Amino acid sequence: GSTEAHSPELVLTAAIVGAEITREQTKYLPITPQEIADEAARCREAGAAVIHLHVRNDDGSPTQSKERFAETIERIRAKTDCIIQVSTGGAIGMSIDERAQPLDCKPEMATLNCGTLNFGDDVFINTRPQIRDLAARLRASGAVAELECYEVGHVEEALALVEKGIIEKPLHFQFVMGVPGGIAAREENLRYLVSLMPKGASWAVAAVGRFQQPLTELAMRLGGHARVGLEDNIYLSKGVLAEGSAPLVARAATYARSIGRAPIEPARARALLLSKG
Ligand code: KMH
Ligand code: ZN
Repeated sequence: GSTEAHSPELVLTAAIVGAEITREQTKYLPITPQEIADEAARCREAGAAVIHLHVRNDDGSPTQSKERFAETIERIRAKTDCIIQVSTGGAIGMSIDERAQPLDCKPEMATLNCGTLNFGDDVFINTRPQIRDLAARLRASGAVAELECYEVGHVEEALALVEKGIIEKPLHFQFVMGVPGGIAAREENLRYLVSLMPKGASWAVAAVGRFQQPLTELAMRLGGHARVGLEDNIYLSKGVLAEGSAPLVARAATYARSIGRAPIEPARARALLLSKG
């Protein structure tokens, strides 16, 4: 409840690319490996400890190419020490083999999407056998999973996989809220999701569009972590484009400090999120 003492430590994740946003929607979207690396470094300066990573082809289309991931990761590493969390969600319609490619780069962290849902006017397919398959591949690669849940049932699915030993600790949940077709970005919904968390699990909120700011701020007040960035929201305020993800991270960091939460550095986030002990 709200009277509980929360750890002040806050992990801010920057989702700087995504698979859906286009240059037509915002000229501030990074596309090339170097643009992505530059943006990652700016976000780290602004307070991000984790970069949630997608990559693009030169024409801006989404790709899960391991070569493109490898080059981008190398360029990010040359500029900053953030935890790199690769996407295994990729873009709508990609096969599991395609989506799993960035695991070949031996990332510290990777997403595991925990169920199917209507995703806007598309369907984001993650069948139960596909989830188990990807979970096994994540484990084999050594990546720590971030469990992406867009619905209450996805949390139940993840918990069942933990129960079966298919997903191992440490447990990190990402509640993706406000996707049209998924759980709505409402306070009572978040409180319910948090009530499902097993002891020792950490959780964060990634809310889309105009819900990004209010829901990530609510998450911070409730003791969770937060993800912001252009993947989920391209506006700083109504009609005003964010000039990249860094301004969104900076705003989240400022809010965090105003309520006594402290955005932590990557080294501390590694100890918090990645240690299996
Ligand atoms: N692009 C979305 C369909 C993830 O990164 O794991 C899926 C996604 C999730 O972005
Ligand atoms: Zn993503």
